Amino acid sequence: MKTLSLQDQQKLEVARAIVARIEPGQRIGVGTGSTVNAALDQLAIRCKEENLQLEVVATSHQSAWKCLELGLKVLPADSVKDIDWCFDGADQYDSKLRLIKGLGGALYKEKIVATLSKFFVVIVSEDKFISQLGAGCPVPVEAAPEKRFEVEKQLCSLGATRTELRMIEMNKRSFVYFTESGNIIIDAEFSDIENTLEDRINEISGVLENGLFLTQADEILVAESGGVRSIHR
Ligand code: A5P
Repeated sequence: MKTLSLQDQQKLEVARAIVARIEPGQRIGVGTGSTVNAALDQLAIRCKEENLQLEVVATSHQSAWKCLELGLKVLPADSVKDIDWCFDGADQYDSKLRLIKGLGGALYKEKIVATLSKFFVVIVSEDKFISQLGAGCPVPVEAAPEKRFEVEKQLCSLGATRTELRMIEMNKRSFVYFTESGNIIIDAEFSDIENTLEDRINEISGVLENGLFLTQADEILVAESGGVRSIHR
């Protein structure tokens, strides 16, 4: 049997912990990424054993498809007024429960679902902690393709030290990455992330959303060597 890396082992532990919280009949928001995928694999086990009835609001096609395969009812985010609670991963978090998300490209729907949710739990392995948010991780900014250069210029005027258009590699070729909404992502590096930055980036003409989640997380469940620890706001 394949041995799991420490990070994958921790993803599995936090996945088990979050899935144990799900109760029949709930409407839950489901994030995107490898930690969420691990949780959906655990949810599959419960669905088999318990014939679990849930309503799910997914943050990407990928997560929605996985939930549909489990036989769950998947609702579009614009059809619901609220969500009991949601879980999602993060690319970085700091001691104030501020997050960077969106390295996987799903940030727009992730923020909508987090905002609609009465309680937002972030599930991470311990390597996602950083004392200085933004160190070694850009802030993904989803923008209209025709506004690319203007948005990059405005990001620099907000203090970005570097901006880069996100590309993907396939068959040794490089392509522009497009989101599910048909937008580009500009990854912007900041050496200092102030609490006003999330809103200020969204005020730039042509920006749809950005990957700073500075106030949304209610709880972070982090898998550490000693077990799963809960951090509350
Ligand atoms: C998706 O766009 C992201 O916001 C993910 O939530 C984030 O990248 C965490 O993904 P992993 O669980 O794969 O690290």
